[in-house]
Amino acid sequence: MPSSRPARRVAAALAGVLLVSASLSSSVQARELSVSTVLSDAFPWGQAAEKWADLVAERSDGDLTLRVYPNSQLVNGDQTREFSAMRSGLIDAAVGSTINWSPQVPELNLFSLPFFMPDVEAVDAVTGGAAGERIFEAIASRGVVPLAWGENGFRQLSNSQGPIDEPADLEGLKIRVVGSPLFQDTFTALGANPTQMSWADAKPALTTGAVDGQENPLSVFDVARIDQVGQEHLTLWNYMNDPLVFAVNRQVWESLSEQERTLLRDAAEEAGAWEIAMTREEEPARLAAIQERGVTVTELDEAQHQAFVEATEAVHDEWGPRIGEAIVEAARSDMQPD
Ligand code: X2X
Repeated sequence: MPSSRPARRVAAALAGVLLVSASLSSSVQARELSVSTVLSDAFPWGQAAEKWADLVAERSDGDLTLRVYPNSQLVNGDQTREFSAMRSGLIDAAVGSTINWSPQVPELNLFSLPFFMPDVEAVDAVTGGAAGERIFEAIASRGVVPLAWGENGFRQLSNSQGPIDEPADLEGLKIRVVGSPLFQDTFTALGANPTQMSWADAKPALTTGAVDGQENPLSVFDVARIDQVGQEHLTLWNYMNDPLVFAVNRQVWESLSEQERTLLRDAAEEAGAWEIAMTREEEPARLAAIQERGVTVTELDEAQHQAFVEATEAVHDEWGPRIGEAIVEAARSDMQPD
């Protein structure tokens, strides 16, 4: 039996309300978060962020998406402002380096203590151990939710002047550094002349010879073709490893459902583990490629290594208290073999 006109009108109005609320709820659900990185997806670091984005888009059926903004563009190239920008909500999330966040989170200088973590086993013991937990707490206490670790890699020293196998070879060399003043202290202790500048400014400064050297992982040296800007000498000294952290602004995190949080965290952990394994696997081939391009590669024997360790001991004394002795101690015991 056909319904009366008023009844039809009510039904039409109701359908309208339903339509509006359906589209409202889907626009609330479909959410895009900005993710800042320093390096693009030409590098493992940027690939880590893209992997995270792919996993999240796939698993949320597009309801939650991550949009990666590389090259520190959300902070106008100033990578040491990334953490503050994420904390204040200008950036929703980031895959960032412990070095770049260390000006705001002093505990992150743990990873930059010279010659403290000798190999990847030590790094994994720290990030996966009690010290790693404390580091995550330190990040969380500053308004940012840390989710997972990635890795930029062990940082190696390059320069345009000559092979470096002892601290005396660094005497007077202008070395580009970034991050907290710890880097100034390390390179000053080695007799060099450190200059703080962003990654965006580093390559031009190397090209013009405004600086003589820099330090970065093999993947960065290789992909950015640092050899093409006169950096013909590379010393493998593993003086520090630069882990990456996947993290989200706290208000953004709190606005997500329990399910979305789990999804975001699991995807970050997976992307991080994937990127760490890839970065490490690729290192031998990267080194070979760098050597083939004519770069002189210097490896240190035990005595040479020891000379660098001794020259930088004062940096540990100076920075231990700023990092927090409890964290440094926790890292030491994480690294002890059972
Ligand atoms: O600026 C650098 O050296 C880089 C790209 O490695 C970091 O962001 C720490």
